[in-house]
Amino acid sequence: MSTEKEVADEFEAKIKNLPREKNLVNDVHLYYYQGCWIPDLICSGVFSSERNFMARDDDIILSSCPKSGTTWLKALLFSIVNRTYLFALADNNPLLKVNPHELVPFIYHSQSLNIETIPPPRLLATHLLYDLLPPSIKTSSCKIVYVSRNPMDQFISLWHFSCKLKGAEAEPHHLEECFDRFCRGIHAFGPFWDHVLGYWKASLERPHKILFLKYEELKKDTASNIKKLAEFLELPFSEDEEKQGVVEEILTLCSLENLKNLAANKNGTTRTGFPNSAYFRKGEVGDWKNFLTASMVERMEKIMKEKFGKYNFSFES
Ligand code: PAP
Repeated sequence: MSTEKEVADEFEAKIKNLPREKNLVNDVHLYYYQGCWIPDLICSGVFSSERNFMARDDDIILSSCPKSGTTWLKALLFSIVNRTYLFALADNNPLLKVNPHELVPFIYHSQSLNIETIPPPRLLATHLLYDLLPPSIKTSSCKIVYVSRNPMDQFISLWHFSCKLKGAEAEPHHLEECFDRFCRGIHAFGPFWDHVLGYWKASLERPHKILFLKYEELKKDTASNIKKLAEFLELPFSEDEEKQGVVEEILTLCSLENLKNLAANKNGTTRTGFPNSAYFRKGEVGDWKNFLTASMVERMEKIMKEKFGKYNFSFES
């Protein structure tokens, strides 16, 4: 384990020479580190987790590019894994009391919370590119669940998030400018195409290790995807559970409508200091149609074709 001083020195040395850009979400900067744009507040956590994070074989790691369904998947994973005792808790179910981000922490926040003390199986999250994952995640038997989303909806979600952070009275971020940066891959944990493709390729090579999900498919058939997730985690629903409607209970508990309206998610902030409420908006597939111009759509479709086409990969719009 590195000392705090070592981590701080390493941080200073590494960050000094990295390319830097403004983040479209807030006033912090992004640093380009090993092919990924990392928000400055997270850099030291990333560097330290790269060196110190030790995955355990029974860990479950959720990964995503921001605004692809992270919060939803955190709630679903927490419910699936803990279902045997959760429903007995009724109103004391932690999902009704705190934001899903509190229940499934990011590995690079390990400096502010002791992830070693989380009882197994640990549910942890990351927004890092596959290539940047701490090595033990790849070499251990832990499972990785990846959620992806059509980048046009992902971008619109990110843009709304950034406007919400500015405040209702402030002039919204310029949509065209933000879109241009997004298309150049300059956004937190971008470029989105490297993010998606890294996990897509790895999931094809190691299907028992990495489950690749799409937000659009989850929306279309949430119940089947909940079952698929449970099977992947080797925690399949029993016939009795299915008869008792446990899958539907999880679906309802983790639905946008339910989570969005909880006091815990209407108030307060996450560990990163963002309002809990900013993580719940419309949750629709194709909302980009209400915001992007024809030329923006053309530009993004070209990028998607160029980047994803050769891998026979596509997103539903
Ligand atoms: P994060 O990566 O910063 O944690 P993330 O949760 O991935 O953000 O993205 C937020 C999006 O997920 C929002 O989409 P929208 O802006 O298009 O509406 C949010 O509404 C949506 N979302 C949050 N919770 C749920 C849920 N339970 N079901 C479906 N969508 C959800």
